[in-house]
Amino acid sequence: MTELTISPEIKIMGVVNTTPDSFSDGGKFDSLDKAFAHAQSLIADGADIIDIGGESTRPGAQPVEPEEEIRRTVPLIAALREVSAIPISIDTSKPEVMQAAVAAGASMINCIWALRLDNALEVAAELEVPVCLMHMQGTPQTMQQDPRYDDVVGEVSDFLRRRIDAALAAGIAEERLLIDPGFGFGKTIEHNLRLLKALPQLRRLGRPLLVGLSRKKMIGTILDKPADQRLYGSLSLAVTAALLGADILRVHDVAETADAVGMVRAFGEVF
Ligand code: 9MG
Repeated sequence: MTELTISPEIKIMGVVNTTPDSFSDGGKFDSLDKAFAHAQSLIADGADIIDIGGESTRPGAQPVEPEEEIRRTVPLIAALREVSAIPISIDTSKPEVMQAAVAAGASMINCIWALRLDNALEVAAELEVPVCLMHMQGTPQTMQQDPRYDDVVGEVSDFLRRRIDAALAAGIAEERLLIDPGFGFGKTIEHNLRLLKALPQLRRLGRPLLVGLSRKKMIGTILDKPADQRLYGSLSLAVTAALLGADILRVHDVAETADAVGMVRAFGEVF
């Protein structure tokens, strides 16, 4: 029997992609004005954190140079910082982008490579901001070709433990670390569902859990829906993750998720 573990502090992270080829919003926010207006609407809808990314991480996406990622994200971070004190997370794996984003006002790093790129551990340690370490098998270019595990939960958990240890050894304070099983990053539907069910076990690694399931391909495949019709599937996974101990939900549909999470919070209070 899977235990219910509702985080009293559960937070909603709203996604702003500034990439022309993002899988879930079709690159709708790839100009500064549009991305800024979108971020402001997510804040009005109840986001607790805004996650800004300048490189698509969808399966098969091509990498971009750090200069281009900085050009796409830093003006938006600076503009948002002028009007709001909301925590801003930079979705990047590149140390140069981390530095530029934090200098412009970002206060968290969301790293799908779990700080495995050259110099990323050292730079993240110097920046002294919270860092999310995510599991990924392979690279965004190859990860969905044939993902395999003998024991997906054990392997993801061991990987996250090792990345926590590497971050600690680099001088990143433990209280600044978050972890994420990386749904859809080198995983089949069965892998994703096993990891979702194992969230209470991953929580025993002792760090807050960030979970990103919103609009992902798994929902499209199970329900046979394109990316713009995955709201109800996304909400049901958000509620499931919230009941199983997620601390931060990374989502596109903030207002709807805030209502769903509000109900879970009320339920958590009677425990
Ligand atoms: C950038 N990005 C896309 N999906 C993600 C997920 O599931 N987790 C995190 N941390 N970042 C993600």
